[in-house]
Amino acid sequence: KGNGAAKSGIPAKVPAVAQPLAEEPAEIASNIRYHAQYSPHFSPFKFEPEQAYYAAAQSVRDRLVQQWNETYLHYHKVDPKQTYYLSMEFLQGRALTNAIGNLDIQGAYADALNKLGHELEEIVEQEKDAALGNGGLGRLASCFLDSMATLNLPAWGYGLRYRYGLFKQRITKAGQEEVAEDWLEKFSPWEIVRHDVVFPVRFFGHVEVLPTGARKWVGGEVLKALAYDVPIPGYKTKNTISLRLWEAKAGAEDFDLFQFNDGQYESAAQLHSRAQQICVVLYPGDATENGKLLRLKQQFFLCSASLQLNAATAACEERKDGTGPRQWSEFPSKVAVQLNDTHPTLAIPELMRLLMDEEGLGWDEAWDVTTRTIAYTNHTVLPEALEKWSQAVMKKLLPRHMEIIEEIDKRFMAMVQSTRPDLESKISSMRILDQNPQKPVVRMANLCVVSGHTVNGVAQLHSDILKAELFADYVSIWPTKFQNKTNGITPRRWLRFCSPELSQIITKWLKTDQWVTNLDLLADLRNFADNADLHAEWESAKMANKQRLADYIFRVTGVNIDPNSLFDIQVKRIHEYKRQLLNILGVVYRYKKLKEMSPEERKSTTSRTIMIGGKAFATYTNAKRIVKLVNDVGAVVNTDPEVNNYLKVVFVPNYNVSVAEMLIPGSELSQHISTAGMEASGTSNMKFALNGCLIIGTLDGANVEIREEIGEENFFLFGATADEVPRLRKERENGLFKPDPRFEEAKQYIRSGAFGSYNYNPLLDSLEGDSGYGRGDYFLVGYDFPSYIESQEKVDEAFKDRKRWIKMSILSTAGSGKFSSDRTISQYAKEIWNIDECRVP
Ligand code: B1H
Repeated sequence: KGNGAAKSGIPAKVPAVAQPLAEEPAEIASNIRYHAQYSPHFSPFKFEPEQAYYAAAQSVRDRLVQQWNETYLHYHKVDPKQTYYLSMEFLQGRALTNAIGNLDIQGAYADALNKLGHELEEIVEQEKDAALGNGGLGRLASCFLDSMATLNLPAWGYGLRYRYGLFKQRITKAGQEEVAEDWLEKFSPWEIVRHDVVFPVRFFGHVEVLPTGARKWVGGEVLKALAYDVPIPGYKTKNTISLRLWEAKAGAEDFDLFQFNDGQYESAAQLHSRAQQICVVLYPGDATENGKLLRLKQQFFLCSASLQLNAATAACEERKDGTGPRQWSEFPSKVAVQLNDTHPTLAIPELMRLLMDEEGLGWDEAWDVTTRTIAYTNHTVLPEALEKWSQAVMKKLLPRHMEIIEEIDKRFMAMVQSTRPDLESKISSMRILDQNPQKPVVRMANLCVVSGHTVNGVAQLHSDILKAELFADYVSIWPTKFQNKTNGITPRRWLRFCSPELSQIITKWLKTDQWVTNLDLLADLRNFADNADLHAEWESAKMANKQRLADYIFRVTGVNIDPNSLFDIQVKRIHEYKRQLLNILGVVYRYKKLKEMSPEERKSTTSRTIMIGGKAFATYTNAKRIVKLVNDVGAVVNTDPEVNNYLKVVFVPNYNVSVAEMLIPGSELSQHISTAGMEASGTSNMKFALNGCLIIGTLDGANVEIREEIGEENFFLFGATADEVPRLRKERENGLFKPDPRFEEAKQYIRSGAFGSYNYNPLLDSLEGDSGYGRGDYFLVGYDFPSYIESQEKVDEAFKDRKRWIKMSILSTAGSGKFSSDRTISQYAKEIWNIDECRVP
């Protein structure tokens, strides 16, 4: 060992860099023109918005690369402990606005593009969203990267470079249709392919016992993991970290030229096509056995490439103080690995394998290193999302890892049996292996809890539920292992850049823009919560954002909405536990009441525009029925001349990060109405509150803390609490629940065909009848309906009192400081990773 420099990718002698970069708009314009002419992607004579976007992005990338090189070099010199955030999802969205905003060169780029005959606002719209994630969990990972860079933390994101990210949603007469979204169709100007960072990843094969007794995984097929680095700039700092995305490849040696010449084209390149499958799409459906195997391959591919890199780097690292090569026992003082849910759990057996089989450590030593390195975040208590892998599939794909998992399981059982005889009856459910003879599986969450040094939930209520229920038995063994880290969002993307209007007002009244990196400063807005001048400015910024949103809605749906109506929004993945059905039943009830009113009576109501958006998993039938129902209700309501001045219902198609950046600043009320105890945190609730949008919600996830921070008088609360839910479900089961007549009326109205002839009975039936998950109103829509309707009536009243409403809006923003992902990440850094800032001078 030795010569670690080459392996870690930093050459011993680094050529001098640091060309001065253009600062003046004229210089920037010429740099953009340079890229337009010499980039090989388009004709140099074309400079339409699309070409202007790519050229501008490439010129921004030059700056990012420079800062990124300096960051790498600095970290190499200082040699701090570093964090690796392993996630199957990163929901990055667009990068251009964020990059020039964080680099603080927005104005210069706008001027430069102007000189070239373009508007920055139009150019940024050319970029496709990088949607390498499904929803909250993936977007959280992306917000975390922004905070890690901004806080100058030596931390990196590791993920997969999916060819097709989350599907594009099209709405047709039949409801949702999924279309593949090709974000790499042209190319991504933000990624840097790293031909110097390549690792072998094995699948299948078998375990060989060497004469020494050591075990080795051999045979099977070996693919290559090739790194693509996406630079992530911090806000107003030189530190620029990486999101490293792995791509799977096969080599020239895997290409059978003989077979090819023999005309067997497909089999000649078999491994190439299998490599291609690995990263072709985010979360392939796992309904089929083939789909399951592919998902497991993806997970292992991420873990193996990421861990090999760390181990290879560490293995050859000399201590900076000249005291010779590092010991493996020092690894956890240099490397922290965070598992974003159980999806990268295989990092645990893979690190064990590398340490034992490749580096020659004994079990105890390897276990000590592994457990001190790895920590796990849980993001859900929903039973169907707790990953379980078939032992048979695992044995076939990863025979050595299965041996290691069996050994971890065996040692865990022995430990419990010898030290905690009182847990005897709990052991079978606490074990990592579920030995049910019908379907033996590996329980990934249990593996993470047993092997990680820390386990955290993502909001206080969620962490409390983990400790009291899901992981209660482990808490009695390891009382200090469990923590809470309430989620957060980056204030850069989710206020500073998506609402420049409101940002400017905040900066003016606080007399500083420091709030962008110290969000607690927003609390000072409370001093002006009654100030008439602030009210006027606040309202006009909100109105500008509403107008922009109304224009957008018209463009994508053809529905004309009134910016003076109350903009009421629910956007998130469509799921029964999130209860979009409660929302739309409330809308149906409101519509029916409006129909029954006289024209005079209608005039005294609050006009509302209700917007609902979100994607349904392609095979989730009830979720797709909900999408269809919202669209059908909209079609009737919006064309009903009696009521359509008072009510509009819009399904916002293809909800994604960019659409969120348009919707959230223009929102006045947003709905976070999950059955209490089921939404681990929610993060859009934080984005809405930060943008001065009031929340109607249940006591679930982070709603609880948001309400605490902004004040209960500024939060429209309704519904059962988490601790009541089990009793209410029981009562329903025992036939003790009496539905409110208003709930019956709303369902009956849909059943009567008021919104078309589509058969909604199966959907409505799920709110009635037999109990069970997804049946018998498991999500308590009927129970919460009356308090929801009444809470909505309070919203209508509050909205009529403009002064009161705007004050509440200001107080929402003022109370959102806690929900900065800077706060969340500082807590991870201090309380889990034990890393310090490492600022590039
Ligand atoms: C969250 C997921 C998730 N929790 C399985 N769990 C997936 C589970 O592809 N899969 O198999 C993908 C995602 N996502 C969300 O995480 C929670 O529902 C939110 O409440 C939470 O805010 C978010 C971030 O912590």
